[in-house]
Amino acid sequence: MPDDTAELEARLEEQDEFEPPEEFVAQANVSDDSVYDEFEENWPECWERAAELLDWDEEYDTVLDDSNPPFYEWFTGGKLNASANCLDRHLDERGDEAAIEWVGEPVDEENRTYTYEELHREVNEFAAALREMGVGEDDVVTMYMPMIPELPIAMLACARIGAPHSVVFAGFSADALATRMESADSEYLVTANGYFRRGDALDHYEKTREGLGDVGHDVSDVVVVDRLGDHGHGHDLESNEHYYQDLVEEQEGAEIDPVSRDAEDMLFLMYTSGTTGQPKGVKHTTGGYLAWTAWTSQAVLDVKPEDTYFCSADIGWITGHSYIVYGPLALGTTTMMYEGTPDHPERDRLWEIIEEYEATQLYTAPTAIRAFMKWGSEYPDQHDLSSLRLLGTVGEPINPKAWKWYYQHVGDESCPVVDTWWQTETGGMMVTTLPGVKTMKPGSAGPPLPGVDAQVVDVNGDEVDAGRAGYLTVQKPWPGMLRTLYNNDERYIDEYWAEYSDTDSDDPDDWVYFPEDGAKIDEDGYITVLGRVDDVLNVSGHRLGTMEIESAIVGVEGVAEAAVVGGKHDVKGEAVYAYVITEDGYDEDEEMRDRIVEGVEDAIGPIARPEQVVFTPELPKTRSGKIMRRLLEDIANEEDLGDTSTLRNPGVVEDIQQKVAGD
Ligand code: 6R9
Repeated sequence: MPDDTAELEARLEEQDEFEPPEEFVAQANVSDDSVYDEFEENWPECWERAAELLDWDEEYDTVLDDSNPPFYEWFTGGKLNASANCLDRHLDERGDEAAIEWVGEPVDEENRTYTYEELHREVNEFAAALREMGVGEDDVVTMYMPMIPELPIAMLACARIGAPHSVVFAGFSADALATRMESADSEYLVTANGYFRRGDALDHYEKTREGLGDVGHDVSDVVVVDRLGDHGHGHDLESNEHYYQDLVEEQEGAEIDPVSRDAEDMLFLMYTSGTTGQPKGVKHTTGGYLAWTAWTSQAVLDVKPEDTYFCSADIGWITGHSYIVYGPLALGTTTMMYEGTPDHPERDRLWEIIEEYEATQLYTAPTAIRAFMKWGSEYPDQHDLSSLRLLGTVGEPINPKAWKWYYQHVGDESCPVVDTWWQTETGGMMVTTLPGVKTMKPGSAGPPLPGVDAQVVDVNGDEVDAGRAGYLTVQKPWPGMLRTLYNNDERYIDEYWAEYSDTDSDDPDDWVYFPEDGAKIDEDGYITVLGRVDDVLNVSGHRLGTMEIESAIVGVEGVAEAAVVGGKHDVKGEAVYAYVITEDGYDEDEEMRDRIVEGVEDAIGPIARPEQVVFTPELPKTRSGKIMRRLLEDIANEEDLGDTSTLRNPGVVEDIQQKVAGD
């Protein structure tokens, strides 16, 4: 390492506050501190600012209807169409500009640019095909697709005809697909025959068929994108299955009038993990969600129409929905999509793409940054990254070291870094610095956004003092919030509101949203998010329920009982640790371990694969018979266990500890 770099690193290590770069501030979409007071004084009308970013077919008459908390409604009376907002209205001025720059896996050197004109055309054609298939307003269409342009096209085609989409991450298993289709009563599926990963053509069709076989109701039509072409496996489609390419060709030149949707009509469902084994169908609506993603893209990601904005998330997760598709396209910018992985063909793939496309923003996850850091700064150093103006992270806490590495080696100390806290349920960003306004403090996400009333409270719901750990809450509703859990209002209240609200009250002041994260707040009101306080793990920024993994393991033949916890992991943040008790007569051997790993992959997907499977004759339990998960976590992290004398079976602890250490 040259001397000046070492010096720089030493200086950065000591620095715990960073001012927004002047050059950035001078051009930022939001650069005036007064926005915080303005929003507070003018709440909830301040959110008209977000609604003004959209084109409405009919103006709304009420900004917020809070007459029936926690079933809040936003921009009621208003009508709009999300696809028209993301496409049609940009045609006059930006029809020839790129809407999507898609970078495919470098197999056939295939990359595709869709101008707004071209994207509009194909969305119309596919919308016509869906309609001809019988998809009507409010029919849920499931998508089980890799990172190919047909995914956002299918989403926007659904939005155009008022059919909510439910995107299932392609890395999820066949089982996971079936459960989600069933829960949403979804009779239509858009999928692909495969995709490329590290140069290999992977089949996706067989997995799709397997999932469809488990859906309890009739699935009327399946659309298959032929991604593999000549590399494909030559499947014969069933009679209700159609190739996407054929459908679009048949509809060449078709135009479909965008259906005018009520602001509160459902735009999409997204399934996410919670405390129980059953994933939750988070419902987002058209007006509030689109306003929220557009406003936060503008204010936090500083998106401008002339940008080439790059978010490296997968559209199968909420980050891709909000910040690859809806937010950026609503603002008429160029949004990038990358099909592959950051280390193929080389570990500089992302930097190569940024240089080639002159990307202006990069929005990625701490787990990726930790991997980049491990690979070394020589990879970003090989490329000219000077087109970048802003960097962002999302998905999990980022430690100051990784933050500073990102700031220095990717941003060259001239890009602000926004550490954005939010969730599937919040629709978009909630806690982060405004990059043109606020001092950055590595490790702390920042203050709540203007108009967002986030507080850190103790178990009684009282605000904690600066520096003390507590629970993150949101005290007032916001337009991008989930409206309910699909077909389950009761669970919606139980999961998010019951903890800190007076659930008998009609007064919105008595209702508090609880995201199930722990947090600290400092004297400047900056919030550091500490992580989940429920049984949800965060593996590489992906949300996984311990209960889902446990029930998959218990479903494996020969397993009597299982407990799953998160152990610390250098790159993934958290890794899955499974403690397993076998039934009498089953050996705790490699074969059993393999079947357990396979069972988890089949039920959820490879992302949930246990890092360690620890066989144990017993699990540590309290006298009342509850599994002591805290203790299992401490064992996984090789931490001091403190007093274990209250256990019913203290002897088991040492046994397990030895196994973990010896593995
Ligand atoms: C967008 C997204 C949500 C959970 C959330 C929290 C964690 C997200 C974070 C963060 C610390 C950040 N999380 N952003 N923790 N700092 N900047 O990731 O949605 O998949 O629903 O996960 O992720 O624990 O509750 P989702």
